[in-house]
Amino acid sequence: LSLLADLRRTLDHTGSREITMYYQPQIAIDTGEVVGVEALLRWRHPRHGMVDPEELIRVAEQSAVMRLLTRRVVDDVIEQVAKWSAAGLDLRAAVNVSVRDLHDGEIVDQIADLLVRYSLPAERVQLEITESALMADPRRVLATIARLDKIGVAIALDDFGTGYSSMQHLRRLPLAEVKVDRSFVLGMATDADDAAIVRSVIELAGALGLRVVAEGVEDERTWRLLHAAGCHVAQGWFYARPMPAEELVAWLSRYR
Ligand code: G
Ligand code: G
Ligand code: NA
Ligand code: MN
Repeated sequence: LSLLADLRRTLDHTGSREITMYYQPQIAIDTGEVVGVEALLRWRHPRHGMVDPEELIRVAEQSAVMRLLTRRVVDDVIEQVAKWSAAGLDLRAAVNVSVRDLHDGEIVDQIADLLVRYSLPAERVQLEITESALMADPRRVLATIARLDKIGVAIALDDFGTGYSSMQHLRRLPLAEVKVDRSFVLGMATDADDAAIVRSVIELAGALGLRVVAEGVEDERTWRLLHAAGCHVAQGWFYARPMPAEELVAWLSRYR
């Protein structure tokens, strides 16, 4: 209730530093190379402290504030990618978007403008969408995705395995990547069913020519299982937690 009003207030205030982005590295499992980062929103509320991102998104999605929030996120992330680029770091950043963000082409125009402004290639930006976003308004969402594909912005299907009609999405969408939901990855090392599900997703996506990212990789054993299963990319606390942009640069120099 008041959280929504507070969010609107901080978004209206351009210079506000309450909302920041954290970045989590994504690692190629065979080479160990950092292939990109996922941008994750953080809101430090002046009175409540860190707001749970999931609650923040749930609140924002109920209104047009979601659009303002995503606009801010996309601005911040692409500006950050440009800064890294100027410092010699060619990192690709993945941004999470929700249903409302894809109802029209505004986000496509915004991204296209920013890429021109900072002279960045489109492959430096990727969007993560969930299956629920696709269910809500398939026609309009598909049109936006087609435009993103046309300008060269890759799409990842997030939280794969938790939604509906997954196979249809894999067939019909111009996807670059599938992210196996962390609920399955977390159980991999201890639960045979979870392990079987993850292996099947890896095989299926691989056969369709899609890159597979496992999220929620928390230990070495899981990493080994993923490696053996032929998973391409891993993301999780085993490598690094989401962190502020400044910390990421230090993390990268230690990691290399
Ligand atoms: O960072 P954390 O694991 O707590 O994120 C919780 C949820 O919030 C995840 O589902 C994630 O996709 C979502 N989320 C994080 N940042 C953003 C964002 O910038 N935009 C949207 N739409 N969702 C985000
Ligand atoms: O829904 P989405 O896939 O965007 O959510 C990503 C979320 O997963 C982020 O909130 C991030 O903080 C969280 N996350 C990232 N790595 C790990 C991990 O290794 N373990 C757990 N439990 N959560 C993780
Ligand atoms: Na995501
Ligand atoms: Mn996910």
